Amino acid sequence: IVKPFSEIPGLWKNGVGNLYNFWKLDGFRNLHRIMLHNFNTFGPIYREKIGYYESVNIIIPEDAAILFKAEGHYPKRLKVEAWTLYRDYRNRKYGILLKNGEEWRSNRVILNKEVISPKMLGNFVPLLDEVGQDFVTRVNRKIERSGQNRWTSDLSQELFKYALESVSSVLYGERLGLMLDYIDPEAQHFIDCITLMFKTTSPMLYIPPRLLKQIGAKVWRDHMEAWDGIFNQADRCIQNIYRQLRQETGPSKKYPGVLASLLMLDKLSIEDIKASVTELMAGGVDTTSITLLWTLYELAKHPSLQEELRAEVAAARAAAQGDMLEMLNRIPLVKGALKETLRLHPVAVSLQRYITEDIIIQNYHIPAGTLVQLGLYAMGRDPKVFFRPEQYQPSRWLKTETHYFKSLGFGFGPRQCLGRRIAEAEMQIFLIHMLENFRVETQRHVDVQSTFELILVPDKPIILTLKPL
Ligand code: HEM
Ligand code: 2DC
Repeated sequence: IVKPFSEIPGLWKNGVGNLYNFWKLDGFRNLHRIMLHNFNTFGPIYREKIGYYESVNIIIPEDAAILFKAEGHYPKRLKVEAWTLYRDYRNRKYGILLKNGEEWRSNRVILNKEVISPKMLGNFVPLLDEVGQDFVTRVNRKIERSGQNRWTSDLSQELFKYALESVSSVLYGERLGLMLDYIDPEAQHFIDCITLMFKTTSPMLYIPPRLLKQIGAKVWRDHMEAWDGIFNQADRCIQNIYRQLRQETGPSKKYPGVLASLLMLDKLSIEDIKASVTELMAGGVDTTSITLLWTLYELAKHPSLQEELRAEVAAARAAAQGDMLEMLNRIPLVKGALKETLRLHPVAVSLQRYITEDIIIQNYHIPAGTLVQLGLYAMGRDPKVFFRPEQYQPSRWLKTETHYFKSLGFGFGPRQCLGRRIAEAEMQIFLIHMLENFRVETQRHVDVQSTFELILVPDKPIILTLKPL
């Protein structure tokens, strides 16, 4: 017989007491490890209340399937109050990330066509390919200058620039020029603001930002400044395209980018377009760059796997005769590597939904309206879900065995990552160019772990060496 909600194990009775323990455990940076620990203690389902937010946590793919079947027509994630408070305070519209209900749905339908529909890939790929080639040129210049026929560094800043250049090129149909030696300090400031914005968000998941704002806390002030910097830079880019569009005489044949397409389509208000394009630009930097950094790190640790991938890319290049769009259909192992990276190093520690109907998970009754979280990081490392989870093994994604609700790095369903197609193409193209040109090596074994800064990021710099082939 089904057990009641109140019998779900966990520490859910004392939110403030839990917040204190959480803080002692450095929980703001350890959320992923605490979740792992909780699953080990309580089993595959537990309830929890930290500060003001209460949830039920699950880990099994079959349970994830039940969760997503109960997400309703307007799937809703955990509300990140720091992000909505900023917009309320500055009188800015919510973009697609923060909208809910019918407004979310009507905006998302239109954005889907321009951003995530497979038809758009043909437009994005040439733009992304150009950025990938420029990255190779840049690395070659660094190698030359080193005078040692190699380049050793923490690539994260380079990857941030690659990611921002890529996403901007798709959004605006124009290059920012971040692969050059001298870059616009405003663009660098934008990158720094995104990192600061994420970092300052995590404590505010547990301590209400309204309160922190009232007492003038530094974390809230930093958060405001970070979003101000993000919006200022995005506004400049958007204004620029808007002006160009009004001066243009005839329609041109060239793909003009997501922003210009949305403006010409004239189905969303300018304010809605601005809000969502800003979120796309901000969401497109740390996510892909950190996933690529982890991938290079894993390839450096697994040289024979790296050679296997290189061979796959070479064969794809030959078969596709250099046509990049076609090449992307011929690199299953590269795609497996990216899935494997997101399994071990997901960007999002969890996926969450407020369920719209009662469900039964692990024989417990969960009422409609409950926030249910799938522990994505924990699932990726669970030996009951993945065979030898500690091993980085892209080929596990090639097997015909089902991957039922196991590949969830970009979320699921109509509320999944809007930038998914851009992110995937951008990362695949990056790896193709890197594998074709360089060998990636790492120093003596340095073990790098994840740390939670709203998204999961490496807890120490990852130093890699790139050598020409
Ligand atoms: C949402 C992951 C890159 C823009 C999400 C979600 C996840 C995610 C897990 C929540 C999905 C859900 O609740 O089901 C990732 C990963 C990325 C990535 C792993 C790269 C490796 C990007 C990029 C962009 C972007 C490049 C922009 C171009 C967004 C937006 C949403 C979102 C706008 C909110 C969509 C909505 O609420 O309707 N992403 N993301 N993401 N992502 Fe990404
Ligand atoms: C963080 O407990 C942990 O894709 C919380 O591109 C639950 C939670 C809620 C929303 C998640 C967030 C976590 C991680 C970062 C995500 C976010 C939704 C979208 C965002 C997953 C798991 C992200 C990185 C977007 C960010 C776009 C923004 C910069 C405009």
